[in-house]
Amino acid sequence: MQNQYRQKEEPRELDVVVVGAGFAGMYLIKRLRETDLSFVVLEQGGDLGGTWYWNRYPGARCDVPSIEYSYSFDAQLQRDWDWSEIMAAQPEILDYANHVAERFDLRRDIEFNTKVLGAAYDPARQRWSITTDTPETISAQYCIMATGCLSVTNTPEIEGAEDFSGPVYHTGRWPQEGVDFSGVRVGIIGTGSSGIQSIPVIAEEAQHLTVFQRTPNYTMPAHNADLEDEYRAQVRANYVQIRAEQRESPAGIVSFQFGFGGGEFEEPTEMIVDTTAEERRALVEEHGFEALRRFADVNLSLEANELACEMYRHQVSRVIDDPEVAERLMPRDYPIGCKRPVIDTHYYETFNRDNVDLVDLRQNPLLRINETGVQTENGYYEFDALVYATGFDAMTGALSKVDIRGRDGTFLRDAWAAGPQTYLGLQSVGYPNLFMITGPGSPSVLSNMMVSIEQHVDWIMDCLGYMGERQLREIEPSGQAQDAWGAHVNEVAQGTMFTAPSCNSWYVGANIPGKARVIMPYVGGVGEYRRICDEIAAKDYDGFIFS
Ligand code: NA7
Repeated sequence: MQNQYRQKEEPRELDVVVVGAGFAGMYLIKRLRETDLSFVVLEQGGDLGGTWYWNRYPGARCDVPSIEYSYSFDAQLQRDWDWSEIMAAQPEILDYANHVAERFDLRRDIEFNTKVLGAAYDPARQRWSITTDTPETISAQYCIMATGCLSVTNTPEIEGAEDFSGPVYHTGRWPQEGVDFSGVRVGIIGTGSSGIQSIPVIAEEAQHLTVFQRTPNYTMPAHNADLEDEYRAQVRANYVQIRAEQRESPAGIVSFQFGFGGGEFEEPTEMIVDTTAEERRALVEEHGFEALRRFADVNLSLEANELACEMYRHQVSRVIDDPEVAERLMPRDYPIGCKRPVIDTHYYETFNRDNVDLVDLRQNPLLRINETGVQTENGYYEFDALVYATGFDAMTGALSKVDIRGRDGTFLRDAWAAGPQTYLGLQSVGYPNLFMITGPGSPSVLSNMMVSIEQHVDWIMDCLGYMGERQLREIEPSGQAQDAWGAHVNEVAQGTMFTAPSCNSWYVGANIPGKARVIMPYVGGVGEYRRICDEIAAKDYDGFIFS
């Protein structure tokens, strides 16, 4: 008996532990199998797919064209898979993840329902000790956090929230079996991407929907549509070129044949500052929201941006029947392009429906939740089910939640209290042999995640190969390299809409009370970032220290 017990206490010895079985963890399996490294992938969910496993809310959809939001690593895989729409909905993306998992037999290397609680580095052994919610501890030379950038949900603390007697949902943790809202009165808090995607679909089904909005968003029509066979054939014939261009592009998206407006893509050339108010009004009357896409200078100055915002508000007033509701839906105090661009299907039209009400929490602040609804300063709103579409502790949430202790025992969340510090978004000083996939300081959420995931996984695998060949045991950035990279990340963001003083986005941590306010993703672009990473690797991993 005693022996058996002791055996359980012995850690499992591996070369690599990967945390997370989303698209990053899945690709890591593929690449790690090509080496002689022993590894396991630990996943807290009951199955793989990451974001697409958890975000099953009605209307959940990718905002990157499906043919581009897919793996490029296997030519036959991309030839064999047919996407049904320009931008796929969550069930289809999860089907794709399952298809990839089956095709490459990925599940056998994943341990599901296993939540990683801690990772502590032992400098004497140069190994990570990883603890989970199972009795077992795993010891590994490398720990790769493939934990996603939008995986830890944010539920605001609202007085009385626990008193609500009906079902409560978060868009980022939607029940696996789905939710039937027919005949139900629903309240939803939040009008970010998840709110904007789900509101039209819930409104169709529910008896009544009350939308609680704190900040109106800028959202453009998605123009989603079915893909034609002819188009798919063209894509197949051009995949090599599409993938090559993605890797060099600013955001990892080339919109092969589509502009955002659904037509042929043309680079904007006109300057909004050169137009008159009458011209801008006429453009909106003729082209609606699309009128905004023709200008090249909207992101170049706040003055130009405000002219575009005016055009945007004009179009909102045209599509909303009730002028008071239109007024509430008009964003006023921050620039277009500061927050993640949102694209929608019938969002504004939804507010013309009889069964939808919009509550402006700025004019009419939320006081408390009770058993049957929400009390605001000027009213009481009753409903049967409550949906939080209130977003995520983005980019650092999943890394801070795990008790990651580095070389000197410092928790990563403490080391990052004033904001994340990384070299290339791949590693952080004091945490040797710990890698992040699409970590803060890399293009990450500003890019097509598939492109950035593949780039990071490939870079890390090359690095592990380099270390293996030279029998190196440890890699960690130098403080100097990390500081210089942090300064560069800040510098390239200055003057962009992301860091405008009025911009309270999750890119800068502004959505989480108490979170340090710093720009987290690298604004310099996917192509430029890749060039820098490759150059550093070619210079024997300049800025990293090996032992
Ligand atoms: P977002 O974009 O962070 O949106 C969250 C929304 O929830 C946003 O409208 C917030 O208003 C609102 N919110 C957050 N806290 C509160 C409180 N306390 N009261 C009222 N309203 C609140 O998250 P999403 O899930 O929509 O999208 C995240 C990303 O996923 C998206 O960008 C895509 O990349 C995919 P606020 O603007 O803070 O006033």
